[in-house]
Amino acid sequence: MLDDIIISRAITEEYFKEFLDSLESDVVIVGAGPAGLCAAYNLAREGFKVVVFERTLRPGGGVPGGGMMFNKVVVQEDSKPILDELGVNLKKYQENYYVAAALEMLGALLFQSIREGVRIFNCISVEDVLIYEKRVAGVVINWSAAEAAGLHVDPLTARAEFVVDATGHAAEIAEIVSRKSGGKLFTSTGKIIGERPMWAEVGEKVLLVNTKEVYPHLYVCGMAANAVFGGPRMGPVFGGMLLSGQKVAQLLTSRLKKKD
Ligand code: 48H
Repeated sequence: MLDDIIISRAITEEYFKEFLDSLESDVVIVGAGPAGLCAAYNLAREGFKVVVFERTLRPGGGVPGGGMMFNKVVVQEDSKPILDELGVNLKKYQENYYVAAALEMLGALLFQSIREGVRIFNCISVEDVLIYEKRVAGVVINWSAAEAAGLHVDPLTARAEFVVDATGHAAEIAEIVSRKSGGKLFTSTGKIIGERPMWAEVGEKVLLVNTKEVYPHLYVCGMAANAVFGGPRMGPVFGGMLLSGQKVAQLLTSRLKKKD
């Protein structure tokens, strides 16, 4: 026998148990693209409490689109160990070029991070940040549906020791902080420098240099890092996104461990 109301209760109670327990965490990651998910997985593996807020119904950012909707992604040799660990099949195309099925990579990132304890909340947008004593202390969240409908709905908040902007090209969180802090980002101008035109070789290299703290307790990774610090875009090569997620996880692991 199946009772309709028990089904509704089960969903609501379990969702809100998890939601309430996620209002305070070690790290909030904004954006469930490849960089954000890889960061989340690696931080959760270190035992930290990680919450991811994702605007869309379907997590994954640019992954399912591959290149021009051809749903394959290319990764290079140095990011291969990350995908091997996640259990993703890679086909060697030629020296230093591997091809993965975009959906398999996304499935693995989601499955493995959730298994490690990451809480991923899709359909929730981060619309602002908490700033306490000149440091980012959390995020301001709202239903994406309310945002999309233009409804005047006041948001809620989620506090975290660190916030990661993994929002891709738009670098939305760094943009908000730049605007609200009067241009006090750790960039040469204090503001967002802006993404440069496509150049895969350089884009991938500088991405790791650009993956860092951009305002006290706010880090950037993935495409957002190159947007903030003025690196080139790199098209559908995804190794750098994974390595950038891994790097931000390493940086935060040492910050969080030092705290104890
Ligand atoms: C909640 C939000 C908000 C918000 C955005 O775009 P992504 O895939 O980002 P990365 O950096 O992990 O990967 C970039 C890659 O996909 C890409 O675009 C590349 C390599 N481009 C190169 C090129 O030359 O074009 O994912 C970001 C995610 C998305 O799912 C957004 O929906 C989400 O962040 N998001 N979620 N609150 N305010 N803003």
